[in-house]
Amino acid sequence: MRKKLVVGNWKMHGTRASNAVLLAGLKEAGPWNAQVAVCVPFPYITETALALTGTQMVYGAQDVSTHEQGAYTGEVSSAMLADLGCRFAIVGHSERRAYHAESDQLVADKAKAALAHGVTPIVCVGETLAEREGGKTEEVVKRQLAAVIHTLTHCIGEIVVAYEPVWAIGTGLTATPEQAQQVHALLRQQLRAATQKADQMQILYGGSVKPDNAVQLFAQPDIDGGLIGGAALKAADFAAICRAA
Ligand code: G2H
Repeated sequence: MRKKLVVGNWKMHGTRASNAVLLAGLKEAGPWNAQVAVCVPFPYITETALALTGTQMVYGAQDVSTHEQGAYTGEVSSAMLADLGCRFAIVGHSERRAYHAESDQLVADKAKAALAHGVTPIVCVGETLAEREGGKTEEVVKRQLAAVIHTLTHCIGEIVVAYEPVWAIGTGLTATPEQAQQVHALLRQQLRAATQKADQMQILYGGSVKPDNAVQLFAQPDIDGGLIGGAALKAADFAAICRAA
């Protein structure tokens, strides 16, 4: 039986003041049966850590460098994230693949760098609308995951995977529970070929998850929780999604 995991991806939102209100709201609403995490902008990691002290919630970042240390202006290493107590780092979010030209291999290298310091990478995969309409969903998500499987080899069982159809991100369009389950099952099958841990691995769904669609999505056999964007910015909505998991 896999434990459900709900991760808030705050993206580039928030201020110290608004974060304090949001985190206080979550503290009041929790705990939940699901494991709950928030992935916050780098500058807010320390304050998030302090705010969540004494709760069961954990926290993480939204990206990580492939480099260990050195002259890499603007980069944040996995060792730094570990030093701050981060449990997770999102890698390969479609916004980074699209706006920062992150390749499948770069994403895989980021996942490897995260794991090297005990930070669990949440590896995002997903197809665009054109790819879905062109019948390429399976090919695209399998190619994206294959790069990670190939790069991590025996460590692949340590990652979390997030299926985020690009056409459902921040658009209000959500994959139906059946559409999402179909892709999750494909991904798990691909993982089974690579690791004996595949059936213990968490595969999250992301893309316009809201309190009113979370129950049905999380009821699918291969959907082990969610990666939540917009709805993670309101304590009441995020708490309701955590309750649904
Ligand atoms: C997908 C998701 C969080 P949203 O990007 O990663 O965002 O829930 O706003 O679609």
